Amino acid sequence: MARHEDLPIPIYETLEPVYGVESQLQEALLRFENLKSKFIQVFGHSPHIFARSPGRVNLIGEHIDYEGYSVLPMAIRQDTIVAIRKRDAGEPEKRLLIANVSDKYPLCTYPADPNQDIDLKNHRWGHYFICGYKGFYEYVKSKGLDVGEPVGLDVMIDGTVPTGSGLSSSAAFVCSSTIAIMAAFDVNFPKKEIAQLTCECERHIGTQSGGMDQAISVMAQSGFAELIDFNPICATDVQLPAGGSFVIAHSLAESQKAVTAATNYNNRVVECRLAAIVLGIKLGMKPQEAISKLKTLSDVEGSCVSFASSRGSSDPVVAVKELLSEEPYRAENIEKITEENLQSIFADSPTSLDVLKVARQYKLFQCTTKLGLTFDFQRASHVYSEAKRVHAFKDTVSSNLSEEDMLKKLGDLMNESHYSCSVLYECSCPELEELVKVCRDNGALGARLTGAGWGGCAVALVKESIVSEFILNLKKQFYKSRMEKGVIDGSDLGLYVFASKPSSGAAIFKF
Ligand code: NG1
Repeated sequence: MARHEDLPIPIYETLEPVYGVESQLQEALLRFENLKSKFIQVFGHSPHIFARSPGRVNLIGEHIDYEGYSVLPMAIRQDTIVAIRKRDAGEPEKRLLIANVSDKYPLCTYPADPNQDIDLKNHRWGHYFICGYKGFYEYVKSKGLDVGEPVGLDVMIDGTVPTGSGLSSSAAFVCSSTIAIMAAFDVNFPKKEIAQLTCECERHIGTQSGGMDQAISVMAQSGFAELIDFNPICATDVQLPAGGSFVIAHSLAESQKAVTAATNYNNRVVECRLAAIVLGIKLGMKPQEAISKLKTLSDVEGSCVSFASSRGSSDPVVAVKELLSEEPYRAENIEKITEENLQSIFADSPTSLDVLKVARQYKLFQCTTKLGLTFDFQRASHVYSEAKRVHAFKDTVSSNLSEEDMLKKLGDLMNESHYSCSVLYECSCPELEELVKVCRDNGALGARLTGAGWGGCAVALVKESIVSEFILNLKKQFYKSRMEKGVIDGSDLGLYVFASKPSSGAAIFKF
């Protein structure tokens, strides 16, 4: 039997296979009806086809997908639906008209030219659709498929994944757009190819995306979290213990990933690459060889492990601790080691060059002492240790431990992951720290930031039996004061804190 990632995106004629039954189905029916009627109102025709792709919550494995390591997310029920109509070649309107059911997002228009540049200096919400559009044309060209001359597209979007929340609203948007465009042009590909393609699509927005979000959004299976491996992309179903539930809670600090890329997300990608190169050189590679061969920390892990074995360990972190300085490195210090200037190392990556423009120091390693204790504070240490925690999580889920012990172990791994993100990778923020603490104080077995961080959501593992009480306590202890200050409206609370079961992946609807 074919693995599910080898199959194309499923095409359904009804909503049930994705939205199930009862209240969720009713809600979905209303959304589709509303989307269709708004589409007709704006464009004067019905859409030809719909595509949907979900957001996700990452259970463990943060900031390691772009370093080549496996991650363990699950799709959530919130998704983006794209309604699309491809205009006939004879029609005079040749632009891409992108509308949204929400008044918050004004109509965006773009030329139909798939080679257009995305104006990254002027961020517009419709840019995410263009990411999918450009990527689609690049992909069909690489496959030698002729989809004809570009024509006008009428598009209407309905998204329920909260933006800037670390739940991957951007990937849900890019994946549903790409799949809707494919469906409008009557092509479909194996899910694993679409997962790779949509990851490349999203890079057009200027983040050096690792691929986790698109992979889970495209390949998720209802009822399962997925272990996502890269190179090549593949998804393995992970059955979570029934007695535990994952509660997602928003810190109410918005994380604007595309806008802050040069100082946050892409900055970390650059730091990891430099850490890999410096490690490679310290481990005996010629600088030129290290620069040309080492793109990620996973490329140098083998050498780190060999080094560690000479110290009686198998942990690559041993090499990081011994070979990388504890103090932040300045550019000129790195260049003495690499014998090449940083601009030329990153010459083929404009978004990395943007990082160099704003970053005056590169933290490959940082050391702080607290109350006389010393901690391992390297970015690379986070990556190597987080990669191990992902496998420990997966092994725990499939172990023979009692449910009680299993949940406890999973919670511990989540707590360790949060500590590593917060202290070693420095991608948390005060609101997330407060929220994680409130979760733990109220009985979460583990709680951690999820997604890129610097704002957005936390995910907490909670015993199924206390979920309602837990959410109520979060409302009292975290959200109440914020509602009183008018940060959020009490009637929207359900959008900011909810328990989630693993939902299904992308789908196409033809009614
Ligand atoms: P968010 O910002 O949560 O959607 C981002 C990246 C992921 C991954 C996580 C950190 C994109 C689209 N997503 O997720 O690939 O690196 O940060 O683990 O860039």
